[in-house]
Amino acid sequence: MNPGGGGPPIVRQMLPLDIPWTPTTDAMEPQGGLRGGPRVCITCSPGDLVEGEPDCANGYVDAYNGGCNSTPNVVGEIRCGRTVCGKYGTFLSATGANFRDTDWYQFTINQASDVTWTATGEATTRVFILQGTCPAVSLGTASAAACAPATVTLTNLPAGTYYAFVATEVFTGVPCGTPYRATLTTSTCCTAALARAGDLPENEPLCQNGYVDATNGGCNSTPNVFGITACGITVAGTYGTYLSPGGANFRDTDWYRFTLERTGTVRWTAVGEARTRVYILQAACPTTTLGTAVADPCLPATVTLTNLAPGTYYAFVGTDVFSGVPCDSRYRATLSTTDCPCPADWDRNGLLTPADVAAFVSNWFATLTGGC
Ligand SMILES: [Ca+2]
Ligand SMILES: [Ca+2]
Ligand SMILES: [Ca+2]
Ligand SMILES: [Ca+2]
Repeated sequence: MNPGGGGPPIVRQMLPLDIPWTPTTDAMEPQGGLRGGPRVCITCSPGDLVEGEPDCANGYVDAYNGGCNSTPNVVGEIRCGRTVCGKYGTFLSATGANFRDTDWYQFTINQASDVTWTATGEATTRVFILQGTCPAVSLGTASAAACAPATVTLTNLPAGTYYAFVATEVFTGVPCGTPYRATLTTSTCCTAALARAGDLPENEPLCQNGYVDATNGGCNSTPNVFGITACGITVAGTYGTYLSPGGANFRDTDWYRFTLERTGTVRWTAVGEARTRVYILQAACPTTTLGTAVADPCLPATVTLTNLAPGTYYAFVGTDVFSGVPCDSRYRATLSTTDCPCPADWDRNGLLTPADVAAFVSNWFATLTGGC
């Protein structure tokens, strides 16, 4: 089985990452219907990328992500840790030949990595990882029955750009619009930037060209608008770069307001998939910069301010650059202060030490003396 095709060089095409996934009635279709049996097993998840290709049909021409099978060649994109929710199927070409919808996702690794591409669909599913200009070379392939994962794993794959391919195994008999989910993982994925249980979701839409930040653009938004954070909170967010409605290079900036109740040390640290810039700023707009830091992808950018006076401040996180960063790039950012409501930190110095025991005892007897 070969993904096939030929033609001119690949044209990059971004996935429509800004389209939020919304439930459809796919999973509720009567079993035994068009899909030929009880093989309804795919449900998109809210965090999935949406493929966005039109459903195929007889006479369909894939100008969306058909890879080397399309003229000109077009591909989607996927990155490590992402799952795409897509659709595939089979159809008759304009000349009456049996065709299948093939979906090609380009990805790049910056260092040698173990790479796994796995797809599960509601029909027998074929996956490939390929490399090179069309016709691309297969580096690995697998297939699996409906509702079972078809998985290719390549170890120590050199840095470079590759294609992850998913399609039906067969060329006839699979209704267009049959769903699949496919996930790319790599051993060098920046897991430090990925959301964890207990994180506070940022809840800003993904940026895109023409985007206007009305969520948390801080002093860059009109009117000014802020997220909220507090000591001990880790925000899981997204950032990236885009073109403003006027065509200028913009970055998504995320501003979180916090209040310090007593003088103390404040630490603001962020890890992101792109080179990351953080600030702590004195409220209100226009602000005064109190501290800033920058770090390469997957490394922490940290600002620490000591003896910060009580008041209202802004913690800022954004990409360091203004172009070239995908809008679904992710970060985690944590605020910690000596005012953190840690129950065991009795002397409120931000550390748990034996001194906290003494502070507890002192507080205990002071309370007794106070008569409560
Ligand atoms: Ca498709
Ligand atoms: Ca396609
Ligand atoms: Ca954001
Ligand atoms: Ca923002």
